[in-house]
Parts: sequence; structure tokens; C-alpha cells
Amino acid sequence: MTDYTPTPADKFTFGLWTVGNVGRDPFGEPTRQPMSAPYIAQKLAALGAYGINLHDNDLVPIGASAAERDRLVSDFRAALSGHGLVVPMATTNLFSDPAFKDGAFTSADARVRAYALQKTMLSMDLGHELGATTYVFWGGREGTEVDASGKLLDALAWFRDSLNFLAEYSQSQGYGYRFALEPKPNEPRGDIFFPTAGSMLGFIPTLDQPDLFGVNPEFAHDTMAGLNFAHAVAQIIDAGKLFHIDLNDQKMGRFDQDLRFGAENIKTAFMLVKLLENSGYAGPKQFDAHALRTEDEAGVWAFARGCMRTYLILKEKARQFDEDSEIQAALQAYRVQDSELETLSRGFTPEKAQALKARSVDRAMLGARGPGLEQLDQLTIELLLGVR
Ligand code: GLT
Ligand code: MN
Ligand code: MN
Repeated sequence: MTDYTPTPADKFTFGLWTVGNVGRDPFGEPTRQPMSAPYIAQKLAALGAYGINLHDNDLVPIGASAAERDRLVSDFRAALSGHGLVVPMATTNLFSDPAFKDGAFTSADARVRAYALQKTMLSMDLGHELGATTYVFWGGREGTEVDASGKLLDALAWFRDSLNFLAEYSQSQGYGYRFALEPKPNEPRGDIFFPTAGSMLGFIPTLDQPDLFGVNPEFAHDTMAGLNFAHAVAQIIDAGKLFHIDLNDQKMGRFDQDLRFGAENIKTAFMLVKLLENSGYAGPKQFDAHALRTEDEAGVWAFARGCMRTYLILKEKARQFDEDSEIQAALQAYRVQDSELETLSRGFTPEKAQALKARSVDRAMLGARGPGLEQLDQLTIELLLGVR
């Protein structure tokens, strides 16, 4: 690889809402004009993207007539096929409309919960029509500011009932969706239910059909909470639940920034790319981020190009890391192997337990050993800074 230009084989995707973000924030009006979905498809294809994901209302405004819906969908489909793009993932906007101000599937109002189901089924129909096979649930409004509302346990049960219902709907329609649950700790709610990847991994086995459900982790969401995103993704991979991924960046402890991938935490971004590439993750890599509010349209495409380019540069760095003899020697020295002790320590038998209990251990020697992590980390930094 020489010029870090993406191709569809890299499987980079963007949400319609990402490059389509018009720069509104809680304090200011939009700074950019909206762009049509077919135009976005044309531009992303020219940059080498693989596909586009969407919420129902990114394409079809809420309350649109059936005729308007059909026109928008057919124009978008024509653009997708004309530019060789796919729609791997679809999702529902269950957060913008005031009806969802106190939750969708976890609203205390049964009428809102029923509307959320109705809206999601219609959105699943739309996603299927566009070819999506992954369906994301990000519960932006599923949370509370007032825990005196007393619904902490009910909310979990309502959410579970809804997901069970929708999984059966997908099957009854023959859609074959796999569902990816996206955690976030807060914003727009004071506290969002299921704040971390671990919350989702704990919840999934309580569903009727757990095999259909996985996780859609987002870099910024763990980072907001001061967590290490690469660690979260490793645990999701270990559980066999990495169904989709949202890449972006974020300063810890700030508002939800959705920065360009690699803009801020370059070392964690590197470790993440290395983890994804070495794990054999073959799904799409979605950039769920947006250009800074300061930018015009040219800045939007610079943002999109930058996300993909940085991923590919880090992928190349990961390859260099694996081939760097000094780094590999440091790694080898770090891992102390002892086949006799490893055999004793794995696969319990009463004899092994007895033998281990009888071993004398040189604690002082273990405590005195320097594992060489300073040197390993410096080599990594020098690789990332381009001097290796
Ligand atoms: C919204 C949110 C994202 C979610 C999207 C899917 S919408 O932009 O900030 O993290 O992934 O609903
Ligand atoms: Mn996201
Ligand atoms: Mn986000």
C-alpha cells in the first residue's frame, strides 16, 4: 500500500447522518446546507467508500406521504446501484421526535412504546428494501434524569420485550437481520440505560434469541466515560458479538464530539485498528462522526477522506509493528513462557492442584523483574511518529 486511497474492499461506510450533518449544535443554527441522499452517494463512492447506512428519517422525513417515500427510496436506490454502493446497516430514529422525549421502548407511556415498535417495523421494511442485513439499536432517549420515576427495572423488561418482538418480526418477514445494540453512557439523556459494552453483553443472554443479537460499540461513547475503547472491543470480540462498529474520536469527559477518526487519541486508535485487523473482523467499518461545525462542504469531504485515510495508515502501521524485529523481540521478552507451569495451571485435576500448592515460589525474583514495557511503548510511539 502506498497512497492510502480506500477501495470498497476496505468496507468503509458512513451514515447518511454523518456527512449529512448540517452543523447544528445546542447553541447554534446549522452552518451547512442539507445534501440529498443521491448526492451523498455520488460523493462517497468517488472517495472509495463501500456503503451508506441510514435511519429511516435520514432518507424519508417523518410523516412523508407514501408517494414521497417511494420517490425518495427509488432515487436513492438508483444512486446506490449507479455508484456501486451498498446499504449494510439500517436503524430507526427513535430520538428526534418529541414523542420520544422520555424514551421509546422504555417510555413509561404504553402508547409511545407501541409507536416505537410500529416505527421500527416500518424502518426494518425500508432497510430490507435497501439490502441491509444488520439492524442497529442506539437508544439515545432510553434513559432518565429522574430516577424517582421508578422505572429502572421496568425499563429493562420493556426493552427486552421490544427486542424479542422485533426479532420475531424480522424472522416472520424473512428479513434475516442481525441486531447490533449500541451502548452510550449519557447524552442526550442524563443517564442512558445500558451505558457500556459490558451492559449489552450482560443483557443479550436474557433475550429469547440471543444469537441474533450483538454489539455496535462506538469509540466516542466509551471515551466519553473515560474507558479504553480497545479493551471494550476486545471483550466484545471474545464474546463473539462484534456485529458492527462505529469509528470516530472524542476527548475524554467532554460533550459528544463525534470527531474524525484518529483526530484525538491516536495511540488507542492504533491499538484498535491492530486489534480489528488481527482479529479477522470482516464486517463494515462505519465512521459515525461528522465534520466540525466550522466547516463548509469541502471540509465535509476532507473529513470523510481523513477518516478512511487515517484507518489505512494505522493498518499499515499495524503491519509494520508485527514485522518490526525489535518490537517483536520486546514482546517476546515480555511474555515469559514455562510449559511445565502452564500445563499445571490449565485444566483442573486434583493432582495438578496439589502439585501447584506444593510449589515453592521465588516471589522476590518475580517482583524484581522488569518487563520492558517502557521500551516497548517508546518503540510503538516512534513507529507511530514515523521515525521507524
Ligand atoms: C446518532 C448517535 C450515534 C448512533 C446513530 C445510530 S445516531 O448519531 O450519536 O452514535 O450510532 O442511531
Ligand atoms: Mn454511533
Ligand atoms: Mn456518537
